[in-house]
Amino acid sequence: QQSRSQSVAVLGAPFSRGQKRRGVEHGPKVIRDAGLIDRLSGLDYSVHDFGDLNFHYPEKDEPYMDVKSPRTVGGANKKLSTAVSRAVGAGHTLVMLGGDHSLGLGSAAGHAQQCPDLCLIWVDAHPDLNTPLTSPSGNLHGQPVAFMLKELQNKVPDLPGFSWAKPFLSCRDLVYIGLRDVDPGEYQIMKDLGIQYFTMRDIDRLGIQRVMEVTLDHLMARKQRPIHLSFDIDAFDPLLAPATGTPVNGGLTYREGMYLTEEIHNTGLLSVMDLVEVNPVLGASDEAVQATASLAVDVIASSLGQTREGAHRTMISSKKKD
Ligand code: 5AB
Ligand code: MN
Ligand code: MN
Ligand code: MN
Repeated sequence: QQSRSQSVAVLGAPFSRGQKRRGVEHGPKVIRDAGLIDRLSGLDYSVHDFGDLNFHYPEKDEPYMDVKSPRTVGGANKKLSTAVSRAVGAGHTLVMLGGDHSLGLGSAAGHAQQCPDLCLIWVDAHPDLNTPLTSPSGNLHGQPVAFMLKELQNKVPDLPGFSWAKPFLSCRDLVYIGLRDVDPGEYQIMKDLGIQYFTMRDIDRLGIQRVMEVTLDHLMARKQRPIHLSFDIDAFDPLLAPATGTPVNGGLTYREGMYLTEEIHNTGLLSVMDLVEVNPVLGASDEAVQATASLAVDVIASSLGQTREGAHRTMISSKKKD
């Protein structure tokens, strides 16, 4: 295992304008309230909670073509990218709490400023690969990956608020896991570019173990590189993660989610992770919200080294805290 940063920073991004349903801006609060900071402190990290970003809301933000709130979303992502870049530059492993998944753009873009050779693992029911021209909804949380990919440069129009966002990722350096709701335009792009992806059907056929093996072989084929993990809670089955805006039946099991994140931790290469789309307003009950938030904490802890086999690290370095 490669050496990794022993310091984890947590950054909240309480933002919801990448989609229509209010409430996802409370994601950072409910995930923290579910005990995130204590759980990470219990692992071998020094935890720095950077608090929540404060976003600026322009007074007027007319749709551009069909795309909703472009200046607001573009500006928020620009701000996020600066914060992520700073945290990674300061040597932290970063956990970004959303917020809707439009924030994946700013987070990965900021990460790429420090780590131009990063690779991206997008765990989601949806590929979030629509361009402003293919989007059936006009919602930017269904589009962040399109703004990242160099190969899509001439297919993505200039949106107001997005002039800062230059594509930084090659389609070879991206893998999707958990897909089960793919729009026609997204499917076309995935096929045209030959993007590596694993649908829920692929997980049924291959098993999560093989899926992770092929994922990591694909991304690390030429060299080891920092991982950006963008985890949309709707990758999980709605029975496990009900409090989210675009649930789709037939998602990841708890054990598949834990195995996936354990394998990412075991690479020693995780550099930034996003945990997005937890929306406490959409839970049918308080229990539904708590279950979703607590699942988010489990995903983050597992990505950062919590294991199901016991706390091996205290055996190796039993540093006592005063
Ligand atoms: B999420 C849809 N593909 O573009 C679109 O939750 C849904 O970040 C996007 O994955 C879902 O609006 C965005 C229909
Ligand atoms: Mn998503
Ligand atoms: Mn999704
Ligand atoms: Mn470990």
